[in-house]
Amino acid sequence: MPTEVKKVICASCDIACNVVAEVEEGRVLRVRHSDNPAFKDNICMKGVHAPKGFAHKDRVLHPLKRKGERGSNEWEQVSWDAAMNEIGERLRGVIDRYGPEAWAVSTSQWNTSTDYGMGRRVMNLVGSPNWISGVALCAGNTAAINRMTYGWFPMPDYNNTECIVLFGHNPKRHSWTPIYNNIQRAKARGAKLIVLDPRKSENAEQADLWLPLRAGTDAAMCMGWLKVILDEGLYDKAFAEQYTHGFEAFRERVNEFPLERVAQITGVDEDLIRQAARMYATNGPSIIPWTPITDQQRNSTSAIRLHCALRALCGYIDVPGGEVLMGFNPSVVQDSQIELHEVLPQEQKEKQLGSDTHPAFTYRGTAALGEPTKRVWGHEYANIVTGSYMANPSAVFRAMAHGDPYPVKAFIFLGNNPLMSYANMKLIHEGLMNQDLIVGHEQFLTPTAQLADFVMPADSWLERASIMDAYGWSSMVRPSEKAVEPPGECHSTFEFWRQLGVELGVGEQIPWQNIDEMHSFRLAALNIDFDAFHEKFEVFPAPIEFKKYEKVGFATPTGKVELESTILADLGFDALPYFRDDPETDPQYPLMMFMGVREDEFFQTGHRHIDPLRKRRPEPQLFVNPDTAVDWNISEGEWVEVANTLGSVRMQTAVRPDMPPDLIRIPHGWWKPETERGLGKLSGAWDMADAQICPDDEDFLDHEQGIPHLKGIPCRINKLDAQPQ
Ligand SMILES: Nc1nc2c(c(=O)[nH]1)N[C@H]1C(S)=C(S)[C@@H](COP(=O)(O)OP(=O)(O)OC[C@H]3O[C@@H](n4cnc5c(=O)[nH]c(N)nc54)[C@H](O)[C@@H]3O)O[C@H]1N2
Ligand SMILES: Nc1nc2c(c(=O)[nH]1)N[C@H]1C(S)=C(S)[C@@H](COP(=O)(O)OP(=O)(O)OC[C@H]3O[C@@H](n4cnc5c(=O)[nH]c(N)nc54)[C@H](O)[C@@H]3O)O[C@H]1N2
Ligand code: SF4
Ligand SMILES: [Mo]
Repeated sequence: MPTEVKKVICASCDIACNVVAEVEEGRVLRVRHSDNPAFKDNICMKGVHAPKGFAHKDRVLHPLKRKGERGSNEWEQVSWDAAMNEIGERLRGVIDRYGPEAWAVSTSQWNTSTDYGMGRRVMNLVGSPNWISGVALCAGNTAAINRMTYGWFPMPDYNNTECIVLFGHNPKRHSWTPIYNNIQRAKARGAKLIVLDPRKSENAEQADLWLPLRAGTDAAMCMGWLKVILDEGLYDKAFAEQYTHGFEAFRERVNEFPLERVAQITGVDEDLIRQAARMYATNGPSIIPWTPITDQQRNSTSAIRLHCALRALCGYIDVPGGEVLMGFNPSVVQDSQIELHEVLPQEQKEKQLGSDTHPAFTYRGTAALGEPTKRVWGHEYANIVTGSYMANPSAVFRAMAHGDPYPVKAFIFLGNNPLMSYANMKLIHEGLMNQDLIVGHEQFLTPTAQLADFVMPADSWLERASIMDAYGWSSMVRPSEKAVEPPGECHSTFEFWRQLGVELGVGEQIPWQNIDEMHSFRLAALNIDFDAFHEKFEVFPAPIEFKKYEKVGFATPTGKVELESTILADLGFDALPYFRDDPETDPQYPLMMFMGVREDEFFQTGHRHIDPLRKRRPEPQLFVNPDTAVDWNISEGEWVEVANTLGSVRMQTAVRPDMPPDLIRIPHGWWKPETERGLGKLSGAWDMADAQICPDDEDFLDHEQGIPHLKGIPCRINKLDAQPQ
């Protein structure tokens, strides 16, 4: 049988490379780079090893129903239909008893590829606003705050930019490979690179300027840049006058940050700050690509808004080489339209957890964008990167654990490992243990899945056709072919939601019987079915029109770039960006830690079961500066415990000269799938998962969004005698 070549989009991480699967006799022999020259460098070791991961003996191939106590790891195999039936019945029971808001869902969208807004649709039809996602601390929240500031989340134009600014963000050959390749190509063309990172990262090594700022001070650094740019007149005055709201008040706020103060907060030399600000403003068009680093800080909202202000004031918004407000692709039905947010009654929207205290990305916080979004982009709801209209994760876990302000008693997670993917794992654990029903749609028995009542087997990106539209962020749409049939009873997320919708009595509002019908619906304006679509297009872009704001304004309440936010003012927050410093430190915890530096071998909490990858990176590593290692009497390879007020994790020491003194790095999401499952151990999650030591009390939450600060948390090191067993 000849080898078939299938054009697929890798979903082993969230950057979605176009790759090729070579298939023989219904098996994927290998995943390799695309034949299209535009994509040929876009592949990493996770994509290459994906088939091995999906063929692993531990993959969940049939629905599992819990037999013993929750977390006992005793399961019985049941059929898909029987499981869905019982899930529906038990979920209806919870809803009847406590109301639809007692049902929460946690997901991360990108792993599942075929949600297409189906989850929100079912929840909206049933009446629950309590949807949370990993995007609350990765891109989704930035999208929401960008919308609040200028009405859309822009895409950087790497191909034409002259200057790239990375606030921490550190794409590598095997970490978000396409972005890494974009940066390399831009640099080869002569574009400048500015990196702000406490550590001398891989990108810092090759930067024109490296600003080694103190962790968590990005917002203050932006104030410094703006101070230079405004004082030296390096901004677009006509734009500021015509297209911004609150410029004078904003300028006054920036004036509170003379460079001396910024240097003191950030630890970076005044001259270097000045040089960087000038380079950004005068070497344009420049880009500040979205960075997860400012998604995960105490000053997240302010830092993101300051990035927006820099782009806007320097004239880099909606211009070639700058950052482009793409809008919807008019030829393809968007997830936002499928979600049906308009059917969720206002009374239910008001119950969305966290919207009273931390409203920025909730229904309450985004309500004022409805009318302007319709005016500029044609639809009231624009759920870019699914980051708008979310509940607050910490508030949901508190309601699950303590029934406050009302009980949440049923929890469904899909393509997400919630126990380990938010802050305060103990609270999440308590919340899970207090549920009447937990259902996971998963490929593996993750620590979260080990606590479920049902684990429903998920298909993989090689086993389904899908459409990728960068989560509504860009107007480019790309098809992914199904390479092979899913094994066992694995089904797609689409199918899970379709059937659950039927079980919950809203089947009539789900007109698509299968994914093919959904794809035809989404592509109807093109009058093409999925097969013809993928034959014809690898990328289907909408035409780009620059400076659209000159005709239609920005999709904000004032129609302008809101340097001073009318939305934040109405919600009772400071309408201007600000900087909140660290709380007083406890002498018991004199070190600072951050969660991050992604590992080439794994995506987030996943992939630890894939042998060749795990062999390369067998253990979680703590990065520590050589002098700090001496201070704490630890050396390369030794095992340590890192502790703070919440708990502790155990890792192996890696002495790294690229780390600054007194700042340590904790890797995200460690567990060992091969070790003992079930309550108590959870396959090593209680030993290694960083979420245990990520605080979620108010000192460590961003005010407006309520997302946790992962960049600068006080801690200490305790040396261990041996590797913990
Ligand atoms: N404490 C803490 N929390 C964090 C972070 C941190 O550093 N520390 N980082 C944040 C960031 S940046 C992100 S992006 C999020 C990521 O959070 P998640 O999106 O939860 O990421 P993963 O840990 O990869 O979990 C994805 C799960 O989906 C499963 N999966 C993979 N493919 C499929 C599929 O096709 N279908 C289904 N149904 N399941 C699938 C995998 O087995 C895996 O268990 O976490 C955020 N949360
Ligand atoms: N191989 C692989 N690739 C991945 C992932 C993966 O798990 N594995 N995950 C993907 C996902 S979902 C994401 S979100 C990205 C994340 O990837 P990146 O955005 O690159 O984030 P990290 O690798 O966590 O950290 C990048 C840098 O931030 C620096 N840093 C730490 N604290 C601060 C701070 O307060 N301010 C500043 N300016 N810098 C700071 C660190 O020193 C580090 O060098 O990676 C993506 N790519
Ligand atoms: S960077 Fe790697 S894992 Fe991510 S989409 Fe591309 S090939 Fe897949
Ligand atoms: Mo992320």
